[in-house]
Amino acid sequence: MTTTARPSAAAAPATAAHTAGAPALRHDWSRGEIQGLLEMPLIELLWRAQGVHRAANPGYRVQLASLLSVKTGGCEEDCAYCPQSMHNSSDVSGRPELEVEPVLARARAAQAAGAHRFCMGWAWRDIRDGAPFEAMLAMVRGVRELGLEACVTAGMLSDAQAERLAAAGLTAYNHNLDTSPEHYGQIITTRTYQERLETLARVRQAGITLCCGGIIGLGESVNDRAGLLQVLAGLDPHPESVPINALVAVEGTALEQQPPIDPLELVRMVATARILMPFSRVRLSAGREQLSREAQILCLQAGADSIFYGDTLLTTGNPDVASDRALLAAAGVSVEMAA
Ligand code: SAM
Ligand code: DTB
Ligand code: SF4
Repeated sequence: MTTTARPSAAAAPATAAHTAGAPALRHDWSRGEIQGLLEMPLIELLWRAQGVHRAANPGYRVQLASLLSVKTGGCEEDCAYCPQSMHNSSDVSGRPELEVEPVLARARAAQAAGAHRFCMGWAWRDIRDGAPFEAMLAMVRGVRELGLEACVTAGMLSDAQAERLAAAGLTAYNHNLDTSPEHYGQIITTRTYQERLETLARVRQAGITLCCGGIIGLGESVNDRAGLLQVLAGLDPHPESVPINALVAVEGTALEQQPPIDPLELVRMVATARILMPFSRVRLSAGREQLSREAQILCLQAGADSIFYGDTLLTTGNPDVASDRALLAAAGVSVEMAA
């Protein structure tokens, strides 16, 4: 298997404009239109999503992205879903921050297991200059030298930090909007939606691709889900990667009592994201352990073209490598290979 040259969401407009039958790229979807997609008969929604998916991504391959938590727990933010927030009794503090070499050893192991992207997380409100940031830059350089894509998620950052990350070769920065602007205040009070948007703009300005998505199962309405997708699709260019998470309701978090989502809601969210953002990678993210094999395959068919790969996400579990290999084989899909 070889690495495919995939048109980036940023490069797509010119491509789309010159390719007959290519899906239209729009940034002006109304919330009503999006809600209409989310609520349409499922079989019709799937047909629409598959049509867009096949036209936009003819060399369909699933990207395997492995995650590692470099700095775990003790985060000042009050994200109601997050096991790493100091405001939640689930917070795991006292775990030492990982150093450069052990992180690179994990990246090599992830690559050997077949990962194409290596994502590293820091439970920070924002990046501060100093030794931990210098270590982050060394990790990014090391991951890139292996030939893997490198992604960092570490909260807010400054223009100068974004530029240094870009210079280190960072492929993508993950920063999620999580939910609609209206529902956001129910979930996080320590940083605003506007601050999130400003962080995304800084990442873009530095020339780093964006990984930005959200979570379903936070007690939001379908209109809120449409609102989240409207903001994401309104970004120009679209985020190159759009993680769709289902809440992992961790004991001790403010959302521990949330009922699990119906897996078909996740299928609808993936399908709608695919229709709105044809060339973006739609990543089926947290919550896969609660999904049947069949529900996951339906998500792939609805347009998901990436999964988190490896036994753990940041602090919670994920299907193991063997079962994911079996899943992909059962679905008959190929995966992206590192250079
Ligand atoms: N602190 C950084 C930040 O918030 O940007 C990076 C790490 S944070 C854990 C990354 C993302 O993981 C969050 O934005 C959220 O979307 C997702 N996440 C965290 N806890 C989750 C949970 N229990 N279930 C589903 N997704 C979760
Ligand atoms: C994203 O959207 N999901 C990933 C990744 N980006 C960093 C994180 C999921 C975290 C799930 C809860 C945990 O494992 O702590
Ligand atoms: Fe901190 Fe990120 Fe968790 Fe929010 S989601 S509490 S910012 S680690």
